[in-house]
Amino acid sequence: MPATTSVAESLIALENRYGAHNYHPLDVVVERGEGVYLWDVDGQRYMDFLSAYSAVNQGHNHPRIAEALIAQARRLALTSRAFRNDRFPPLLEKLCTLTGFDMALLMNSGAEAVETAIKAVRKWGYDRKGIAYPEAEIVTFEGNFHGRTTTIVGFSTDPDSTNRFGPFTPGFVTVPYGDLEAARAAIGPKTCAVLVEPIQGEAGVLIPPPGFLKGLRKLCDEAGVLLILDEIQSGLGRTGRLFAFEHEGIRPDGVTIGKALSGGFYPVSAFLAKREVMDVFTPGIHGSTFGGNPLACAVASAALDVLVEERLVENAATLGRHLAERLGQLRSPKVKAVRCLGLWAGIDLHETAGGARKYCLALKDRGMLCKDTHTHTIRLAPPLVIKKDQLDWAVDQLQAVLAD
Ligand code: IF1
Repeated sequence: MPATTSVAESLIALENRYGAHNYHPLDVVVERGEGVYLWDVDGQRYMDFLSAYSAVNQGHNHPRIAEALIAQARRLALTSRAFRNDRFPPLLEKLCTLTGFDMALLMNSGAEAVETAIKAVRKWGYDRKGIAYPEAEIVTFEGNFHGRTTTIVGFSTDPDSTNRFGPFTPGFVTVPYGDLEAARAAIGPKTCAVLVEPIQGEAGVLIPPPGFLKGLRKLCDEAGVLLILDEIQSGLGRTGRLFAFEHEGIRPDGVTIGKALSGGFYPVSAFLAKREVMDVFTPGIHGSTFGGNPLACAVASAALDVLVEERLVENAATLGRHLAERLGQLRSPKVKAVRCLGLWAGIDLHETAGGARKYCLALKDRGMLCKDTHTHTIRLAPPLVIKKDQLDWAVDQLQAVLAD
């Protein structure tokens, strides 16, 4: 090693030496965050355009959520669900009142919320629909991302997620995203549910054709099948509505949320559903040591208050329109397509541009952090607390790195 190793370099070397190599991060070592900004160990400031994959919609280290976390940590962190705690019931009420669902089941990671939804719809299929056990099928879509458990990666179509992790759980049928006819053909008497992201995040912020969700809702109603939406990334304001499904004027039978439910402070996720679905759960058949713990509930409660009281959903809608307009005006021969809804965008580059990662690196040098996906797409998802001038600055940086 050279004599003058920087702090950042030595931390990166340490991580590479002792940590599993399951990621290929940008070489920026962050030590502090506030609002839309992050600072690295050398004191460089960056505007965050990833928001921890939409977990920090409320901005980094929101003081109000931090206070709630600290106060609760001093009082009580964990009881397990063997006992009741005073933070859990008010959070359940807040969640259901805000979202319009009847009941909630709290877990920790997003993948656990999706696993919970899978268990719920299968059991509903047997108990309520009379599907022969264990034959229930769930219809899913190509390009999906619902988490990393072995069951969930089993119905992924991304070779990076699935390769050599089999054998996988049966009972999933996967059809092209946005293709209503394929979904219709896949739904049969054994189908208990359709599970879908209203917008596919990992796939590159893919927005399905208008009417897709509405069409799925109709297919599900006709066939007596549950419609379950994964809004772990698209939900809680990202698209300019509390839920992305509101853009299509439909209601699913259940929804998974996570990420921004804690404003990024703590893993908190939930499955929200109508009573008939949630009632399949009886004591002892599902749970988690940390699910619904008082610290998680205090954090989630504050995170939801911030979302509502700071009108972050409205800000995402207003500035989202501005972002779409500005991205539409990008002058660059490298840009192949732009998709944008709320403060969420995917910019596809032509293959001749040489991959999105190098532009993410160039943006990093200009003080803006974002993440490539699927080689040729730059994904944008700033914290929803962003201001118009900050957004304009960021689009100027994009224009600069994508010019000529
Ligand atoms: C990683 C992606 C984003 C999700 C949806 C469930 C989960 C996620 C719609 C699981 C998680 C993640 C996880 C993170 C990277 C990230 C990601 F690129 F991989 F797809 F955001 F775009 N449903 N998304 O997006 O939630 O269990 O992680 O809490 O795995 O590296 P989790």
